[in-house]
Amino acid sequence: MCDINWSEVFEEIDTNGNGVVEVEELFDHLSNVFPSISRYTVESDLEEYDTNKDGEVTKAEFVRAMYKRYLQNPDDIELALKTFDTDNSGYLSKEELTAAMKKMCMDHSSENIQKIITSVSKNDQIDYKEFVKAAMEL
Ligand SMILES: [Ca+2]
Ligand SMILES: [Ca+2]
Repeated sequence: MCDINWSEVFEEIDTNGNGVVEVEELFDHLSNVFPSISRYTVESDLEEYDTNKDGEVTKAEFVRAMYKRYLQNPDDIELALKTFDTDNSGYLSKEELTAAMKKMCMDHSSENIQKIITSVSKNDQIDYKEFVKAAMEL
């Protein structure tokens, strides 16, 4: 399901290569896929991505916004995680969690996984309901 590399997507959108996505660039990019998309939608999307509100959407901000999109529906995440819980124990091991996050296009670096495990788990088993809560706060 997930083979999207958001860093690469960003570079594709940033046609003038200045490290910032401008309205014009995102509009050009999206209107190829969604011909009826309005400039207004693109502008308000970008405003949303600009988390530090400096008027520029950097790669870090863009990538974070894309991850968040995947996290907008906690039920979906729970359902997705369930499929990785092979023995239906209600818990995921570190390996299962890594595979699940990879599939969901989330940051599955061992550093990030460890951070999540530390925040939601007491015995290296991850309760995926707790995980969903933790992931929403990342
Ligand atoms: Ca640019
Ligand atoms: Ca910014």
